[in-house]
Order: sequence, then structure tokens, then C-alpha cells
Amino acid sequence: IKRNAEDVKTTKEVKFHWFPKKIADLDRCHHLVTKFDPDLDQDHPGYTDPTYRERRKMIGDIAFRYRHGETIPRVEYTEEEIGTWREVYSTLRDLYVTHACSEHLEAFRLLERHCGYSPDNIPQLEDVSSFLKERTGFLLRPVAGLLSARDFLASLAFRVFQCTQYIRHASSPMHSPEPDCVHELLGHVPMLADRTFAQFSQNLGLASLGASDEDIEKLSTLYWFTVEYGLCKQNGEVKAYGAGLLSSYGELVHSLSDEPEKREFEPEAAAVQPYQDQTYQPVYFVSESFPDAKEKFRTYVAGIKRPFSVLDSPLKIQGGLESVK
Ligand code: HBI
Ligand code: FE
Repeated sequence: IKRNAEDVKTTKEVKFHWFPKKIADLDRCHHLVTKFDPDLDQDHPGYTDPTYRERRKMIGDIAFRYRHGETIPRVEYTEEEIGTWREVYSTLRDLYVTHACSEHLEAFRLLERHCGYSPDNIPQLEDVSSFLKERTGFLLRPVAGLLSARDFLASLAFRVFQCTQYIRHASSPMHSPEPDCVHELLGHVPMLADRTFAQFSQNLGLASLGASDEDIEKLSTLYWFTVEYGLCKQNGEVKAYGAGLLSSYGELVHSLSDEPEKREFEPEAAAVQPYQDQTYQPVYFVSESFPDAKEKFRTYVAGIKRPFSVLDSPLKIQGGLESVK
């Protein structure tokens, strides 16, 4: 019987989505969302720049051709691209001292020492991936743009972070509507070098495997208010750990100002809180600590219903999933 690759039907009542069972299955988790694509989004700063769009496509092709286990091809960035990187890097770096959490600051120092992080160099994904692998077991794999939430979260279950390799348009160094390598390398990578945070990220991914569309939406929103826009308490002060904050000068300043509302992190509330992807967040969630956020999330996940359960390793799946016909 020929089956739809996307869905596996069990009975009339229970239906669950296909999901990767092993890390190489991530080669099939490549569904892009075109919402902020410069070819289609008229508000994208690169929309009217055919040279930029061509370049982004060329770098995106690396991701389309990439298969798990391969070395990530290096990109020789142009002077203009390095100029964009330099401007964001130097501006943000000065702000980290007062605004970033200690985990980010510590990892950033290591990345500058060992991974080619500097104002004049855009680090190569292959080098960063090797660094993370040694620190927390996380790997990077190149991705051509914004990925569907389901595919993106599934990769986290295998400690794989899908990472864009192109850089934002030169006309707008401080902002990008879609993820780019500035966002990934300055925002996400340092946090993925922390053990507790890496485990939290993997747990989000494990909770997503085979989940219903409604639960994917909730997990995606939780991801938004933690991994992207999370704040945490450190020594009596509030600091940023979300990658969306740590890669945006304007929002990093805004998030720690008196302007936005700050609430204590509760997964049930954060999972259904409406969020902003066009402008700064009006609400942020503050965690007591990463171990505390991890524990609260564990309790939350225990309440998600699935026709099977995923244990700490994504390979140990109970409930006879493989035998379902
Ligand atoms: N895709 N490439 C990429 N990078 C992200 O950070 C990302 C994504 N897709 C979805 C997503 N983030 C989140 O907003 C959640 O929906 C999981
Ligand atoms: Fe991100």
C-alpha cells in the first residue's frame, strides 16, 4: 500500500504525524515557510535587490544539497557581508556586558577564543558545529530559511539546530524579518553551548515529536517566549537569554527597560500568550533559572496527550509506533 509520507493513520480516531526516528531522518525535515522570504515578502529589505536575492539563493542551495553527516561547506563572505556583520557585532557586543545572561557571556568568550568570532570574521557553521558538539552534543545543519515549526522543533529532539548561513541585507544591519546567520551565531549558538539550556532545548524538541497541530502551536509559542525572547533572573537582576533579544540591539534594550510587562515564567500561560513577530514584544516571561524553567516545562509536557511516549532518547519510543500499519 502506498502511504502519504506526511501522515500515518492508525485508526479513525487516532492520527499522528510522521516524525524523524533517527538523526539522518532530518534530511526530510526541510519544509520552509515563505512568510518572510525576500522573493515574496514586499517588506523584506532585500525584496527590490536582485543581487541580494541571487546571493541568498546560492547560499540556500548549500542547505538544499546538504545531507546529514556531511561537512558543512564554507562560505566565502563578501566585504559587504562582513561589513554588515561587523556593524551588528560591535554594537551588540558592548551591550552584552550589561544585558546578557552569564551563560551567554561565558560562551561568547570561548567562541571568540576558539571559533573565529570577531568583528572582522563571520564564523563558519562547520567550525561552530564542532565547538558545540564538544560542549553539549549539539550539531548545526544548514537550512535555507524559516523552517516549519514542526520540522524545526523535531530537529531539536536530536540536538540538531537548523541554522541559516546567509546574512541580512546591508541596508538594514540592525534588523532582519527572517532568521539569518547574525541571529543564529550571536543569539542561539552561545546559549546552545550551555548544558542546562541545551537539555531544555532538546526537551522542547522531544515533546514535539508526533504532537498534534494544536500542541505544535503551543510548543512553538513556548519556544518563542523562552528560546527566542526569554528573560531570567541572575543575582537579583533581570538578564536576557532569548536569541531574538541577543541578536537585536533595539529589542534587547527595550526588553530590560520599564516599558514592557514582565511576568513570571509559567509554561501554561506562555504557551497561549499571543506574540508579536512584526515589532517588539509587549510581554516577556522571566525564569528563576534554567534548571527551574526546565523543571516547570517537564511538568507541562507530562500533560500533553500523545498515543505514545518519547523517553529521554528519541530512539526509545513506546507504544509500538513502528509496528502500526
Ligand atoms: N526556522 N530556520 C529557522 N530558524 C528558527 O529560529 C525557527 C525556524 N522555524 C520556526 C521557529 N524558529 C520558531 O518560531 C518556532 O515556530 C519553533
Ligand atoms: Fe531563532
